[in-house]
Amino acid sequence: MPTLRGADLIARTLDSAGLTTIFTLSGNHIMPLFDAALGTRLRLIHVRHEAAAVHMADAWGRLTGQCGVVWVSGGAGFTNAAAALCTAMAGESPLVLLSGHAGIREIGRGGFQELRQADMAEPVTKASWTVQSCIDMGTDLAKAVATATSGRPGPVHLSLPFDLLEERVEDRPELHPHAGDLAPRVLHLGKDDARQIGDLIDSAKHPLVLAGPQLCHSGDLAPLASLQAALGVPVLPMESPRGINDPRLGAFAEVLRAADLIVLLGKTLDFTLRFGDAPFVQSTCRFAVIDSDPSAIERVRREKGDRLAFSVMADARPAIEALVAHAITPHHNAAWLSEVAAAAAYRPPAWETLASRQSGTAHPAELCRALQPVFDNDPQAILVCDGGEIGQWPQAMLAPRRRLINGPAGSIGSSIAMAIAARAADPAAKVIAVMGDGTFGFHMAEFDTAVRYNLPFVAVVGNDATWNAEHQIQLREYGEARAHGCNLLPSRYDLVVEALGGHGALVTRAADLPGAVERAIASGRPACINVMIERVPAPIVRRG
Ligand SMILES: Cc1ncc(C[n+]2csc(CCOP(=O)(O)OP(=O)(O)O)c2C)c(N)n1
Repeated sequence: MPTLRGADLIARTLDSAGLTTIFTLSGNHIMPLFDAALGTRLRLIHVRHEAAAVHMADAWGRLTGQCGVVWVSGGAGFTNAAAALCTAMAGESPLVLLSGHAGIREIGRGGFQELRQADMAEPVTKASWTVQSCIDMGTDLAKAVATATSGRPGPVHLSLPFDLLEERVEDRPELHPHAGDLAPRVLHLGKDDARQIGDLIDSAKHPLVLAGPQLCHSGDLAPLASLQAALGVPVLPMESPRGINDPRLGAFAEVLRAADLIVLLGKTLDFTLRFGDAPFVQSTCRFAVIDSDPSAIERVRREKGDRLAFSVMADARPAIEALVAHAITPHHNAAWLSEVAAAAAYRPPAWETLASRQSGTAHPAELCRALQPVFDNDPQAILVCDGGEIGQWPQAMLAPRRRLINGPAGSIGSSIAMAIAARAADPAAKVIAVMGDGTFGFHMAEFDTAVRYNLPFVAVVGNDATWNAEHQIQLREYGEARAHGCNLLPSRYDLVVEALGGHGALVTRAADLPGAVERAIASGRPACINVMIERVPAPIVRRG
């Protein structure tokens, strides 16, 4: 009878499930996995920091809908990776983090890098556990993938003890999970429930449907647009940590106050919605919740009592189809629909001519105006936005069909890794990532990864030599005289990228931006356009 290792069970399960792109960084505990990958279709993309591997798998999950996969070592390899899990968790992105772990026979004896990894990852994952036996490797992995992709998607962590990865067992069919074991379990919205939601919407004067991050994943809002067309009510995407003040949503916060029914479609009631409290949401507004997670429904019941008019456990994405098919009482308040659309589309006219007042710099709005042609000319181009003040400008001003943002976790630093993964997921796509200079420093070594794997993208760095988002808080809350601890240097990040084998350009005048963008794309190499920008606050959209 042939034998195989625990590591082979992992590699073969991933291979047969078609989860063949692995974002990884080597380490003692996981070298059996590297060895087991040989002879399979697995493609390892190995990176320079474990958190970057998680951000890449996160982007992969959001763009492809497939579960992202990460392999990292135990101990500090794991803790580095864990830092990026909150972005994936809040972004509702399906991924499985497989981390090496001290041998199961060494636990409690001071094994190398022994750490309670499963406990540490628990709050930032949907599930987290340590595999207990070699023969469970395949079936536990299947369970992890199914959990990550079912219901509200999110990360799952498995610790793989080194000795179990090395252990050999006799090969038997029951060690290999079937495709169905890895498939997401789908909770459909029933016809009657869809009709009830339709009736509820029809009885309201100013109804809104708010869609959560899982429905915004690739930036493709076509399903939400079709829902809006079918129901005749405004359907808005919510995935920004700035919530109702998401610059993409324009002056939406102004009309939200008039809503008398909010349908939360896979959207949790949380800080992004100002907890649904007055004055942001009127105190008589009713709620309907469609969510696969009972705790999300329970929260609305607890917070809003009998203003929770309807709730149903169902997955958000298939619920769209059910609502389109069965919520057949289209709302006829066309005036409300266009009022909300106008608010969300509103941008201050002054933005069209915003220009830097400081010589040797461009204004972030000028930077955005130089990028828009990329998305106009190529609808397949992908925009990646990081956080910070600079990240809000492209979210407000650019209208790409495909985009990735950091998401409700509000953490900075994911964009370089996400851009690389976007290019790996779609090797033909132009990928433009916009980030601040502070953020650039988090994962700039990943340009080495992009060069090694020939995954070109353009990082546009808004360089104001400041952690500006925090500096702006100091200016607002404490005054200029008390602003400290947020200064950086106007560093030549473009030269860093050149040194790593990429294309670099320094831009100090807005007029030079369009040419720099063209040349960076044409270089066919991972590129950094280091744009010196005026230090201005993030855009605020208010009418009147
Ligand atoms: C991981 C993480 N660390 C710190 C923060 C707090 N933070 C939010 S924005 C920001 C400043 C970002 O600076 P930069 O990337 O230069 O962009 P800018 O705001 O200057 O445009 C900081 C430190 C965060 N959100 N996430």
